[in-house]
Amino acid sequence: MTTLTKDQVNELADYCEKAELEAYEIIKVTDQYPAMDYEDAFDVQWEIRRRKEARGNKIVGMKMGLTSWAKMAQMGVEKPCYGFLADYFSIPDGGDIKVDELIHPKIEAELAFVTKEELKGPGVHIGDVLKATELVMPAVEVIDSRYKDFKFDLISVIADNSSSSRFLTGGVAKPASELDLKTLGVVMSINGEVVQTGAGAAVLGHPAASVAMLANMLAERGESLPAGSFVMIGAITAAVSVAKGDNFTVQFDGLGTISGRAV
Ligand code: 0L1
Ligand code: MG
Repeated sequence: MTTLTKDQVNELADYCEKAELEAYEIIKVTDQYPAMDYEDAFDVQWEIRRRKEARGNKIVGMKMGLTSWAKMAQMGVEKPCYGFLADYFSIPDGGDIKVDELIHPKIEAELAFVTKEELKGPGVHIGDVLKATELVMPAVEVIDSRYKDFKFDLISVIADNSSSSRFLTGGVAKPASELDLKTLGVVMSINGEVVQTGAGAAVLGHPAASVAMLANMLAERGESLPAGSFVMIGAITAAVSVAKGDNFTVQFDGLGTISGRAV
């Protein structure tokens, strides 16, 4: 069910995307439209995606968000969400997070799956995902909710492309069969000090479950994950704020390191 008219979806797409592009805080969309629902929120997100593509941006991947109980509790929401990754979100390993382009960036340790077969829900499960996966690689997501003080509800965060803003990949890519994805450990350090640690099972019990959930959520809109998709699974650790001058490193068990700095 939806509650918003096409004009209202367009208005909210303008509202959220302008805040992203010009890096300023907004108040959550449900303050203006308290009756809007989950499907309305994805209508807004898909409209933002359509606008970026119409301007020539490429969509280079998808991300799941709020896939760990710790993240859901941290942000006060009750289920996971997804967003898209545009070409200009990508930062090379060792590169710079340009803080002036963002509002209040935080970094998260993640993994990314690269697929070799289409995944089409409903009913996609972990086994389907592992069979369809070409490689698993380390990733760091830079989230930057456009909402004031990172305060939102699930519907508002979905309309804001699930806080997507930048991401880094690097390290070593390996077939899933060479990894124990549940116990795969990550260590995040900022300015040489360990700030977060975690293991793959923090994400819905198994990282591949997140990709399966994404395929099943996309099916609700008649969409699928084509072969060759790049999918970030959601944070293994809590998100940590970075400020100008911070250097960060995330070590992934058996998959090398991703590092960068905030400038
Ligand atoms: O895990 C995530 O990527 C979080 C997505 C949205 C929620 C947030 O901004 O923390
Ligand atoms: Mg994330």
